[in-house]
Amino acid sequence: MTITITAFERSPDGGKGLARDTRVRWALEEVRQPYEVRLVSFRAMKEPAHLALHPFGQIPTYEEGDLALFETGSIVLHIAERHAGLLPDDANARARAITWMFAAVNTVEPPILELATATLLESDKPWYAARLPLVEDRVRDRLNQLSARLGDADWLDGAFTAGDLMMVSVLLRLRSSGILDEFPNLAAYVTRGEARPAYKRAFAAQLAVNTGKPPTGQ
Ligand code: GTB
Repeated sequence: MTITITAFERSPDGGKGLARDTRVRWALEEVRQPYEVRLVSFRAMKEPAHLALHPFGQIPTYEEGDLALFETGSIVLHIAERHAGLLPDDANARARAITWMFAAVNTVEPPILELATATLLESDKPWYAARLPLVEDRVRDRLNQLSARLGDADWLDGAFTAGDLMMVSVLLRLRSSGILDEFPNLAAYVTRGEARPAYKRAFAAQLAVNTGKPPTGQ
C-alpha cells in the first residue's frame, strides 16, 4: 500500500531538516519503506481538505490506505510497530524504547520549543532579554539529566531504536543555539544519528524539496 506523507512546499528553514517531516522520512528510510510526499503551502494547510487529515492544520500527516495519522510520535510509532528495525523484539526493551519516544516529545521537546518560540517570535519584546536566560536554563536542566543518563553509551538503551530517532530529531533543533555543544556526549549522540545512512537519505530528500535539486544517491 502506498504511503503518502505531507511536508512544507517551502520549509521556513530552507532545508536544514528541522521541519517535522524529516523524522517521519527518517523512520521510513530506516525500515526501507518507499513513500510519496504531497507538498502543501501554509494556506493549503488551513483548508478543509488538509484539516480533515490534521485537525491542527500542520504537517506532517501520514496516509496509508484507509489510515490517516498526524503527530510525529504516533506516526513514527506506527511505522516502527509495523516494520522491523526500529523497536526491539524483547517486550520490555520495546516498552522502554517507546518510553524514550514519549520522553523525547513530552519531556525534552517542550523546553526546546519554548526556546525556539522565544527566539523566533519574541525577540522584539521588552522582556525578551530578561526571559531568554530562564528559558535557556530550562533547556539546560533537561539536557543535564539526559546527558547523565546517556553517559558514554552510543544510544539510550542498547541498540538504536525509534526512541533515539525521536530524541535526536528533537535535539537537532538546538544546534543553532550553541547549547547542545555544552553537552559533548549529547552533541556526539546527535552526530551519530545524523551519520546513519537512513537519516542522510531523509535529509537529502527534504533538502531537494527546498532547493529544487534532486537528491544525490546515498
Ligand atoms: N506535535 C506535532 C507533531 O509532532 O507532528 C507538531 C507538528 C508541527 O509543529 N508542525 C509544524 C507546522 O505544520 C511544522 S514542523 N507548522 C505550521 C503551522 O502550525 O501553521 C515545526 C517547524 C517548523 C519550521 C521549522 N524551521 O523552519 O526551523 C522547524 C520546525
